[in-house]
Amino acid sequence: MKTTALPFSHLAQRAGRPLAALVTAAAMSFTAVAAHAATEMPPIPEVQGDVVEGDGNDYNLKFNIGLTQSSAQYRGLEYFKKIVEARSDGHITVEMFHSAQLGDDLQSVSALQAGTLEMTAPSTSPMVSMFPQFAVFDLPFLFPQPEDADRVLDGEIGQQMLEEASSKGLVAIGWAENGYRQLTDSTVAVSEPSDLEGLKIRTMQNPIHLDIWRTLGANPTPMSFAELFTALEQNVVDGQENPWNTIKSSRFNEVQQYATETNHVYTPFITLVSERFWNRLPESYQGLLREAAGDMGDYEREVSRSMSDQIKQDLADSGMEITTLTPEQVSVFQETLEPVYAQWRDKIGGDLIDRIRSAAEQQ
Ligand code: TK8
Repeated sequence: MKTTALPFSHLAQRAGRPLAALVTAAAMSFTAVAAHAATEMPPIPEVQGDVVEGDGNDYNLKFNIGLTQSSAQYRGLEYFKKIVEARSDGHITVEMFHSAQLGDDLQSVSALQAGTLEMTAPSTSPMVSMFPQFAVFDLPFLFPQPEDADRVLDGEIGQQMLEEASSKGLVAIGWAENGYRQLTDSTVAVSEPSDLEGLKIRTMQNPIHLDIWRTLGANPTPMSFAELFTALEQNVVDGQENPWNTIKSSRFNEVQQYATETNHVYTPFITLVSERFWNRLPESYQGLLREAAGDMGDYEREVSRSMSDQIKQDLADSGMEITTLTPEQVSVFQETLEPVYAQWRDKIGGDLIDRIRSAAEQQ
C-alpha cells in the first residue's frame, strides 16, 4: 500500500490548539448542540441477538473508513463495534479508523486484498474498475427515493452484487449509504447546466461521473477523496459533489461558498472484509460479521436520512448559499444527462438497468 500524505491535515491541525482555545471551543459547541437539538444523531441501539460461540481464539479487526468521526458512517461503525464485541463475548475486538487514516477507498480495498487491513466500507463508485457492474449506481437519477435504493440493495439484486463482489481477495457482506450527491463550489450559484461552464469539478475516480460533469459543461477531474479538502482550499478545483452529510462532516462548507441541491446520483457504501481474514474465522463468526454489517447498514441509513435536512439547514446557517432547484430546473439537468444514460446503457447492460428500475418501483 502506498502511504498517503496525511489526509484531513486541516483537522489534525486543530488538535494542536492551546488548551484555552479548546475549552472555549468545547463550551461553544455545547451551546451549538443545545440550540440544534434536532441535529443529534439517533441513539446507538441496544445490541440484539445472542452471544455467538467461536473457536476459542481471539481476533482483532481494523475497520477503516473514509469519512470523519462526525459522519453517519462513523456512527454506524461504532454500532458495528458494539455488536461484534458484545456478541463475540469480547473474542473479536474492532479497532476503528476514520478520515482515511489507513488509506482512501481504493487504498483500503488494496490493503484488504493484501491482508494488512481487515475491513472497510468504500463508496461503490471508485470500485468500478474492479467490479464494472457497480457502474449502474452511478447513472444519474437512478433512484428517485431512498426507499427505491433500499428495495434494490436489500433485495435479490443487491444480494447478487454482494456475491459477485466476493472475489479478488474480498468478501462483501452488506450495504449502507453515502446518499444523494449535491454540488458545491466556490465561485457561482448554480441553477442550470450553463452556470457550470468551465468550472473545475472534482469527481470520484469513475468514468460515468466524469461523463456526467463533462456533459453538463463543467471541467471535471478525478481525485481521491482524501485529497479533496486541500484541493478545494487551494483552489486546485472550484467544486465537488457529495451528500449533505458528507459535505458537513468533512467541513467543505469552510472552503465552498455555494451549494446546489441536485440529487444527481445516489451513492451506496459497500461493507467489505479481507478474504484472508475471513478464511481464518470460524463460520459462526463469519455469520456474526454478516449480521452486524446488516444491523450497521440499517442504523447508518437511519442516521443519514434523519439528519440530512437539518444538516442542509445548518450549512445554510453557517453561511453557505444554497440553491434549491425547482422541478423544472431539475428536468433541465435530467434532460441534459439523457445522453449519458444512453451511452452507458449498453456498456453496463440494459437488462440490469431494467431489473433495477422495476425492482426499485415495486412498492
Ligand atoms: C469517502 C468517500 C466519499 C465519496 C467521494 O471514503 O469520494 O466523494 O463520496 O464519501 O467514499
